[in-house]
Amino acid sequence: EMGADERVFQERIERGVKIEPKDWMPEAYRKTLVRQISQHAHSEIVGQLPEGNWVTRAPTLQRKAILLAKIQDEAGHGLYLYSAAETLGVSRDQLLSELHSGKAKYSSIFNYPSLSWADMGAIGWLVDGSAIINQIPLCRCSYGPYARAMIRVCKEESFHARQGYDIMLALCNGTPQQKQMAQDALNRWWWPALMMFGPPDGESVNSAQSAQWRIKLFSNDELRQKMVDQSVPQAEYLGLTVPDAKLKWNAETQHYDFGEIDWSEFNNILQGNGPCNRDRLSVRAKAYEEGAWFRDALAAYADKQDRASGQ
Ligand code: FAQ
Repeated sequence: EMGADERVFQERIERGVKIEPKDWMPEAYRKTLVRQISQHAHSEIVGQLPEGNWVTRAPTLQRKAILLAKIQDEAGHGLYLYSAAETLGVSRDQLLSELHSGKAKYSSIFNYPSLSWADMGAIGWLVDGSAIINQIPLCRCSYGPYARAMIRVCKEESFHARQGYDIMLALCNGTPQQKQMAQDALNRWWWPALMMFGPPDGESVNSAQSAQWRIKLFSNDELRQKMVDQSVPQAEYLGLTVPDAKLKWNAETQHYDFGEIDWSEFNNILQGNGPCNRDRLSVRAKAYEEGAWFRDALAAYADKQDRASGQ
């Protein structure tokens, strides 16, 4: 049963009014947003690691500069998103300690290793590609600070996806060995990229409520289908084979039918047992500890400025 406050809140949402930090909101709405926005922020930050692995081994100076710019954008997205979460009354320290203790989730995709340079192509093309499909609707979600943050993030993700596809194109137009590297990267990243959209609709525990609150405008499976439909022709253009024997254009539905996702692999990662879960967390925790002196210095400098200006 909805209380009077909650009814007014729901009506505002249905009229398309954005909810702002100081507006009344149900506690569960606030909690859901803190959960999703902080997971999203953590994903951006942990998501720097698979690509960071290749910065020193990029094949040209230009590729290195582009990759560095992309990784730097991801750090920016993380900070942007932590700020959006802070508008809901949680502190950044609290969110970070939940990440470092292993309590908070971040996207499953960042628990896979980046084994070759071609992975930089596949990540940009497929991981940023999926991120865009998921995030474009979030630009219209009901919570103002999150929706506004997504606008710039999506523009930058679009650059990321293009740089990834450009790496794939270069490899596919290269030697047979380079094309094979690209195929191998597609084989390894295809299914994990489809898992980014979350469990199937029937098992998505948060979907119904998030849809009612207009945090989610499309379901996990709808967005996943969009990703498949968009990516298959792009793979064909590259001359690569999508690693799914059941993939087939369906003229009736005007969509691609595709094979079963291995949800046991996904659940295993969510439980912390993917190929890189432990390594990712320990690298983040170590970086945080080693950055303590820098945070202290910033705080000391800010205090000194305040004292100098008599505040
Ligand atoms: N990984 O009931 P649902 C990027 C969890 S893009 C891990 O369907 P919901 C850019 C879910 O949290 C990646 N956990 O959940 C980049 C829930 O558990 P909880 C980040 C997952 O929230 C590119 C449980 O399963 N993007 O970083 C995953 O309604 C390249 C049940 O699921 C976002 O976070 C998963 N894949 O829908 C950076 C976008 N899927 O919390 C660097 C915003 C589900 O109840 C390099 N987030 N779970 O304990 C969303 O749109 C939603 O949160 C979904 C999940 C769609 C991810």
